[in-house]
Amino acid sequence: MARGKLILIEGLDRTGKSTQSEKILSALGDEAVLLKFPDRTTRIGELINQYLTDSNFELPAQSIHLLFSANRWELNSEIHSLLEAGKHVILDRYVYSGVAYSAAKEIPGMDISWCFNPDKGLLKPDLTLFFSNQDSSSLQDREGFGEERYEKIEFQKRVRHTFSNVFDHISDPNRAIVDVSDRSIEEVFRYIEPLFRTVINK
Ligand code: T5A
Ligand code: NA
Repeated sequence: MARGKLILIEGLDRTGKSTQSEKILSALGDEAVLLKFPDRTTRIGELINQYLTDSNFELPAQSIHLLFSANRWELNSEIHSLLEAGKHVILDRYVYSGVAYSAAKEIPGMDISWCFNPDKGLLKPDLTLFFSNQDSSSLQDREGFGEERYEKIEFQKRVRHTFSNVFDHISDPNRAIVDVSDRSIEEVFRYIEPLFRTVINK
């Protein structure tokens, strides 16, 4: 059986990653499985969820960084098995988010290279679609923005900048940038559909 393809949807907060991940899943039906990071359902994921949603729950930046990475490692062998079984696996966030949000905190010693280290050896996507918009101010208008720890405009601006440095650090020929500015949900999907179909038909 042909190995399935690993398709990653990455990008800034509230750019429509989860919406489009679900649409890809619907389009591929039972040929595909969707996994979201952080996976808040595991023991490690519960801690991450508490950190993101409870501003009184503090952890050192290094500790929460390693928990996000540990959460990916928890599912690595499952993803591997799914791909071997011929399923396409859609990921909603992964290593890029892991590195960018932590490095954007600008903690001495926690540079991009340090942040990338614990993720070394994780499965590599066959396609990464990176969702971007022209400015972060429109983010505030989208439903739910501001409820979680990193959802502050100033921090998001740093994350945006850090992502471009992460791009330089993780060289990846299978990556495409998707500008979602002023595009409807359907317009974004029409843009990405030929991109993921080409990869899964290879
Ligand atoms: N994080 C994550 C780390 O720090 N380290 C890590 O290793 C990882 C994996 C939670 C936080 O964790 C950080 C990053 C985050 O700050 P999360 O659970 O993925 O990560 O965050 P969510 O809050 O679930 O998701 P996002 O904020 O990233 O939102 P999405 O998925 O980009 O956007 P989505 O699809 O939920 O859409 C948001 C709203 O916009 C509408 C939708 O209907 C929805 O209401 N919308 C559109 N509206 C107009 N036009 C369009 N084209 C639209 N597309 C969607
Ligand atoms: Na999401």
